[in-house]
Amino acid sequence: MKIKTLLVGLAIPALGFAQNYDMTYPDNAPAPCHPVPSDRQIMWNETEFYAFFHYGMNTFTGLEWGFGNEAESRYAPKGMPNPEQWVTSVKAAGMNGGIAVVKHHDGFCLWPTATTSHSIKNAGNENGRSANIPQLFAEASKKHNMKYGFYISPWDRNSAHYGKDTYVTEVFLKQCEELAQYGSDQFEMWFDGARGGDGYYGGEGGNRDIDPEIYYDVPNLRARVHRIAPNCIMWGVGGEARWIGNESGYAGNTNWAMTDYLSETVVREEGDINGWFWNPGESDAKATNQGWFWHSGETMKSADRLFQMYLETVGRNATLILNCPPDQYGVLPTNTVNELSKLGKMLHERLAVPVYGQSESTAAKDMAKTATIEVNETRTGGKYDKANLTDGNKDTYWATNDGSLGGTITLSWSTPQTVRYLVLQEPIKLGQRIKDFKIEYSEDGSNWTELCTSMETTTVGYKRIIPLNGSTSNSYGNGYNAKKLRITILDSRACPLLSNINVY
Ligand code: FUL
Repeated sequence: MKIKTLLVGLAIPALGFAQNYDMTYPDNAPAPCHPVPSDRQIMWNETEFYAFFHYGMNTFTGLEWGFGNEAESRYAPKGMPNPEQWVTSVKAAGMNGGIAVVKHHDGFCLWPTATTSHSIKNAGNENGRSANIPQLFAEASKKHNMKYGFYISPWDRNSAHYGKDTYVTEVFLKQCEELAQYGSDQFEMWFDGARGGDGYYGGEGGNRDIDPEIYYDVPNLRARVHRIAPNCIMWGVGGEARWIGNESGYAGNTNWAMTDYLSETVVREEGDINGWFWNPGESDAKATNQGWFWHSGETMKSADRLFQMYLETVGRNATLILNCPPDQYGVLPTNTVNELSKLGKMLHERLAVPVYGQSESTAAKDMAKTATIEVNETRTGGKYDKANLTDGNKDTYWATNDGSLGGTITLSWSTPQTVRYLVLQEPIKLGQRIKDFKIEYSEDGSNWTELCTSMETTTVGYKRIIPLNGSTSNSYGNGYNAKKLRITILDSRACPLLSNINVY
C-alpha cells in the first residue's frame, strides 16, 4: 500500500513534465517518416560513386567463375600489381572509393591467409607472392582519402568446408577478421546471393546447395561483421543495401530506399513506398564491354555512356559501383585510365563533382548560389529557412509545417542563366518523403513552361539529378535560358524537407 502511494506520487510530477516540456522534437523539428537509415547507411550513401576491381585467378585463366581447382601457380602477374594506380585512376573519374575482389567464387585468396593454402602464398611468381592485394589496396585508399571495402565471395568452390557447419565460422569469418587487420574502416562488404552449386570442394567435387539466409545465419553474421568493421554495410544478402536488379547501370526514375520483399525486378529498380525497412539501391555495372574480370581484347565504354550511367544511378537515388578490371600486369590498362579521366572532367565541368586532378576554377558554376530564392512556406521554429537549401551543410534543411504535403521554391536571377541540370537532396535521416514534383522555367519572369515532361519526376531521396531536357543520353544540349526556375512539390509522405539544391 505504501509502495503504491509512493509510485503514484512519483508518476504525477513525471506526467506533468511530459505535458509541459515535450522534448521529443525540440525546435519543432519534423518527426521522422519511417523507416529511416542507420548512420552507417547514410555514410555509405554519401560515397555515391565508387569502383569495383575484379582481379584474381580469373584474370589469368580467362574465366568469369573459376571452378576452384585452378593450380595456384597460374596466378602469376606479369608486373608488380599496383593497387595505388587503381585508386588514383578512379579518383580521377570523380569516384570516392572502391571495393576490391580479394576472393572470388574460385576461393583463391589475394592475401597470405591462414585459412587455406589456396592463396598468393603459392602463386606462380614473386610478383604474385609478394603483393598482398587487400593490404596494398587499403593502404593506397587511406593515403588518397578514398573509402575501401572488400569482396570476399561467400561461395567458395575450392574449400572442402563449403556447405558444411565449419565453413562460416572457421573459414569465412576468419577471413573477414584477417582482412580487418588491413583496415577496420571498410565501408561496404559485397555479400552476394550465391546459393552454392558445383565445385572442387577440396577434391570431393559434387553439388553443394545452400539457402543463404539460413546457412550464413545473416543477422548474427551481420552483427559479427559490424563488430569487426563498425561502419561496413553488408550489401545484398546482408540486408543493408540492395541490388538494383540489373547490371546495366540504371535505377528506376522513381526509386524508394525502402523495400519489403525483393522477388520482383521492379521492386529492386524502384524500391517500395510501403517497404518496411531501409534498403537503398546500389547499381553494379561494367565500364568495359566483356566480363567482370579482365579479358584480352576488351574495350572501354565511352565517357559519354559512363556519364549517362552516372545520371541514371547516382542521379536517381542509387549508388554506382563501376567495375574497372586490372589486367595481367596488375594495373588498369591505359585506355581505361584515359576514359576514366575524361569522365572525371565531364562530371566536374557539368555537375561540379570534386575530381582529383581538376582545378576548382573549371568546376561547373552552381547558379542556385547566386539566385534569389522564394518559398511559399517555412516551418515555424526558426531553423528551417530557405537559406539552408544553399548553405552546403547536409544537416540543415528547409521544411514546411506538418500538414502541408507540398511546397514551392522559386529561384530568380537578374539576368537569364543557361540551365541544364537541377540537383535536389532530401535529409534522409528523417526518411524519404517526396512523392511527386514538377519543374518549370520562365524566360521573361512571368510566362512559365514545364520542363522534363518526358521523365518521371516523383522521388528525390538522398540525391536526384535531373537533366532539364528530360534526356540522360543527350543531357548537355543547349540548355534553357531561365530568368526563373520553379520547383513545385506536389505530394509527399509527410511534410517535405529539402537539404540541398544545385543548378548547373
Ligand atoms: C556476382 C558474381 O557471381 C559475379 O561473378 C560478379 O562478381 C558480380 C559482381 O557479382 O554475384
